[in-house]
Amino acid sequence: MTRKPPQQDVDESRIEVGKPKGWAAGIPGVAVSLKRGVEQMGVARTASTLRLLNQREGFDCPGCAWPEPQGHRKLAEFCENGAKAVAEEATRRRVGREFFAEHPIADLADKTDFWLGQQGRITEPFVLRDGATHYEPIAWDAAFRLVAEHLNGLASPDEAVFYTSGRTSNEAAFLYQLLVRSYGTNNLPDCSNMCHESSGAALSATTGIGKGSVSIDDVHHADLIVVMGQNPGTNHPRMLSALEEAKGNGAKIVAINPLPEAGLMRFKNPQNVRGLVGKGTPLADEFVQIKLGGDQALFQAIGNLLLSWGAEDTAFIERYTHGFEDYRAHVAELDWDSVDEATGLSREQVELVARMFADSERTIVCWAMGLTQHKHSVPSIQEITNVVLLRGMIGKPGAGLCPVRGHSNVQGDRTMGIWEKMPEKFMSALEQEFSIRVPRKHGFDTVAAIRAMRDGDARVFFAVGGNFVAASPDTAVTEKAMRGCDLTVHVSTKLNRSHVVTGRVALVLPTLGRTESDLQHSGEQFVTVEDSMSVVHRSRGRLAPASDDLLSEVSIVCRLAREVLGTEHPVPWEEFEKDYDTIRDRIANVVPGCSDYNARVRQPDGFVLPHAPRDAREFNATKSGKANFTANELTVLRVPEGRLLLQTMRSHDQYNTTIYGLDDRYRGVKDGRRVVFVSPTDLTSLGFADGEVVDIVSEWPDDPTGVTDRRAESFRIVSYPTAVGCAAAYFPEANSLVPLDSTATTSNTPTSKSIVVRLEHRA
Ligand SMILES: Nc1nc2c(c(=O)[nH]1)N[C@H]1C(S)=C(S)[C@@H](COP(=O)(O)OP(=O)(O)OC[C@H]3O[C@@H](n4cnc5c(=O)[nH]c(N)nc54)[C@H](O)[C@@H]3O)O[C@H]1N2
Ligand SMILES: Nc1nc2c(c(=O)[nH]1)N[C@H]1C(S)=C(S)[C@@H](COP(=O)(O)OP(=O)(O)OC[C@H]3O[C@@H](n4cnc5c(=O)[nH]c(N)nc54)[C@H](O)[C@@H]3O)O[C@H]1N2
Ligand SMILES: [Mo]
Repeated sequence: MTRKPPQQDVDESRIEVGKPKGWAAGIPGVAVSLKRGVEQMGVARTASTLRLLNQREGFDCPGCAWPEPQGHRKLAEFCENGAKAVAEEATRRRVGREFFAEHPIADLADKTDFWLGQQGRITEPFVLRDGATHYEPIAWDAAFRLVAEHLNGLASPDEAVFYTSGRTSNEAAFLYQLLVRSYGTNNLPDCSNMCHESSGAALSATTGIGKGSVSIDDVHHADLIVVMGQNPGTNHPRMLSALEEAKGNGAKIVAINPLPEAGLMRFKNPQNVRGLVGKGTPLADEFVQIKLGGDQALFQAIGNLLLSWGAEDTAFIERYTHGFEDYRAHVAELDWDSVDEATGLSREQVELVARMFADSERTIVCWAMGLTQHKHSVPSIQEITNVVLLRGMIGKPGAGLCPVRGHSNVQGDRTMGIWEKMPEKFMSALEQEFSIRVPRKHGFDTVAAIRAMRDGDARVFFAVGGNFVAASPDTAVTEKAMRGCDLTVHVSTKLNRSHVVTGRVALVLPTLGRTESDLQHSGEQFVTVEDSMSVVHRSRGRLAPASDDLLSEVSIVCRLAREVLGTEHPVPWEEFEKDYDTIRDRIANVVPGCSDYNARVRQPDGFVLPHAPRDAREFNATKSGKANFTANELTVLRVPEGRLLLQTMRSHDQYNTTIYGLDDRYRGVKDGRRVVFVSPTDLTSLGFADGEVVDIVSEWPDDPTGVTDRRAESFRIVSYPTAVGCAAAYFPEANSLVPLDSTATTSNTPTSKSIVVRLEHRA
């Protein structure tokens, strides 16, 4: 299967490749953030906007979910990439009537995500009517009626899919799931299905709660921090300040990654003089260059060594855990040849890292997509949990588990009920609070939703935020699935691929961004969000909206609800839209841990949601009532002769499918994105050369649809110090290579970080 990429608006022949950097941030980071800001917003708006970013009276950065420090905040509590995210949203560029009159949809469908995103903010609702060649304006009321007609005309509510991306505020998310469940389905896939779902699945089963167990203060006071499967220099730059502070307090840092990412090596903190003019702070004490998917083997080996040294915390294990003997017996049998093969590491290095665990009194393990997007992600994360439990490193200061979330409110959306399988307790609380009935049958996650649309079992697709077509796996299949729908609707700030690869009828409903003020009947509103460490706090935009014709996400959900459910529906949608405090009063009654919500989010730093293992070493939400050790069969990813394992990852100049620019500064790539990073050893043995342009073909013989080969054309090879056998390319360009049905066990997350590929010379 080959999908022709839209790339005529980017001249990939201009690409330049230099040496990868050994440090992150510093002056170039400051310079780039100001340049992007000024390009999009002008000088005055750049200054006024950045001043409010991540301040208590300002707005939450729409970039990552890394927490803001409690108490004192620096004048500039943001990073280069947060500034870019804000510039994208607060841009002065606009997509209005003239734009759509000028550009037929067929032309737009040929543009790259980069080009589409650069056109600016959408100013009013637009509709693409059946058979039309162009989007045209539509009034809000007519748009809501159109959606309601489609939804109410379906044979079953389960024929509709309601996607969420993780920027949606708690208030909008709570109302959205309430609308969807009142309408009659649990089809609530979200970006988390492609992101940290594996973390949630692994942690719920072992600790009883699918969230991380540390605070920012714990990070500052840990004595060992392991950062694995994560590139914080690009994706969570403010985390580098926390790592720097921990280092200052004496912590050791271990980076486990197939790539020597600049941000893991050395940090030049732009907030201090040493960072701007000096050499910066070295971060990783130990760089463990592991093979893709080797983390489970590494952690089984660490468990084995710790036990053989008698380094387990017996008191903790006896009092708080279950399943230890099975685990002990299992890792005692460890096959070291498999460990060598899976990790590609020397025995000395494995022992050295295990020794660091044994010597540490306060260990934190952080991870992100490098751990969650493999077939065996759930057992891999459970293996991390095993080692953390073995050492009693949960529920004490300076220690714990730290899945580092992606989207700024992805964790909050889940807390508010965005999940295709919310527990019974939540469902019955909703019913009681609103005197409604909600369905119990589990809904579609992202992969199941694509299958349903592909097979004609789902006919309406509605999204609050995100870019489903570009973010999802198997681009050709996903595009076909979207095109098969009767109606596709996107609540969005900016144009993206999902607006131009559409159902028979399509709507784009423009909404306010985080940076903009939200004026309703009762006055100016704020919303709330939850960061990666369960801190819930306010976010309030101050900029004038990009256009007078935008509605907030809350307004859109409330108005749509009245149209779909009728004005007699028991939920007071009209009241909710007028005053967001009334929504928060209901959140307080329904969502565990949110009592007194309105008062507590008004505290200067908000409040922290309860987390029983962190707060009290209580694990009673698991089946055994204790923290569970797990004995997991070891997975070794084996690749046939002449093939490589490919990961898809982010460049320094993108936010998921939003492409800010064409440079990946830390990895030395300039002016292009169609690159594939391959180790010099593999290039020699496979007979390819640096600079050669190749096709990448993924191979998956087990594909249930019989399509075993997927081809992505024209990628420039970059000779790069990645682990041998492990290649890398950017998401979303390489998504066409990820088979829809190749997903992680239990979490069903697409295996975007381990795809078997071959490279082919181009004729
Ligand atoms: N500026 C910016 N910020 C972002 C985003 C963005 O696109 N741009 N995206 C946001 C979102 S939604 C998310 S989820 C996060 C993503 O944050 P990350 O998880 O940091 O994102 P990726 O670019 O996917 O990087 C994966 C990292 O894991 C490594 N890796 C891959 N496979 C393995 C493996 O098998 N083992 C180990 N040990 N390492 C591996 C890769 O080499 C890479 O360093 O960032 C969030 N923040
Ligand atoms: N191959 C591969 N695929 C992946 C990944 C990978 O590593 N490799 N990563 C996965 C991960 S971790 C994630 S989280 C998903 C991301 O999947 P999504 O969340 O669906 O994608 P984004 O690119 O973050 O969505 C960007 C769009 O959101 C809209 N938007 C921005 N701000 C707002 C707002 O305030 N309100 C509204 N309503 N809309 C807004 C804009 O239109 C923008 O174009 O992708 C996944 N896909
Ligand atoms: Mo994510």
